[in-house]
Amino acid sequence: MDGSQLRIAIVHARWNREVIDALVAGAVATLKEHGVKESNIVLQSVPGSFELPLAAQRVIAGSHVQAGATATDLLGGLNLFSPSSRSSTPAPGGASIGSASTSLPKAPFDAVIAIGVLIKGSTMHFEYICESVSHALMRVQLDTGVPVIFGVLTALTDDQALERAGLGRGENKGHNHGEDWGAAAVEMALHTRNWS
Ligand code: DLZ
Repeated sequence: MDGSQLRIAIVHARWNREVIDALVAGAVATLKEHGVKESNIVLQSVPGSFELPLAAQRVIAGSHVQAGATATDLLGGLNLFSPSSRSSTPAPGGASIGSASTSLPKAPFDAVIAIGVLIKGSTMHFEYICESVSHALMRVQLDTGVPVIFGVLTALTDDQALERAGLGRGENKGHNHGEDWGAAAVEMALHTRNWS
C-alpha cells in the first residue's frame, strides 16, 4: 500500500496517557512504513474519549487546523516529530481550537484515526462512554464519507489495556494495536479514493 499521497489525522484522548502514547506512536510508525509523509500526519489531542467524535468531525471539516501545522503545534499534544522536521511555524502563544488563522480546504484528510483508552471502573460510566463513542465515530465516518478508524480500547482492566498497546507487564508484552490502526487507515483511505 502506497500512502505517499495521503494525509491522515490522528485524534487522541489524554486519559490513560501511557497507553495512549504507545498506541499513537504505533499508528504513526505504521503510517510512515506505508510511505505517509511526516508532514501529512496531523495530531489532535482532546481530554477524553467522549470528546473524540466531535474532534474527528471538526478535523475532517478542517475548520481549525492551521495550514501546514501539526495539531501538536496548536494544542501541545504528543511531540513525536523533531522540531526541524516540521514544515510550519508553531502557532503563537499556544493557540487553541478555533484560533488558527489559516484554514485548510474542506475535508483535508483521507482518513482519521480516533484513539482512546477506556478502562472499566466501578460505575456505569464506562458502558455509556463506550457505547456513545463507538456509535458517534461510526456516524462521523458515514456522514462525512471519510474513513474513521476505531482506535478505542475498551478494557476491563489496566493489564488488558497495557497488553493491547504492547506494554504488557508479564512475559507476554502483547501487541500494539496502534500499528493495525495505522495500516487500516492507509487501506481505507486508498479504497475510498478508488470508490469515489
Ligand atoms: C471521566 C472519564 C473516566 C471516568 N474514564 C475515562 C477513561 O477511562 N478513558 C477516557 O478516555 N476518558 C475517561 N473519562 C473522561 C471522559 O471521556 C470525558 O473526557 C469527560 O467525561 C468529559 O466529557
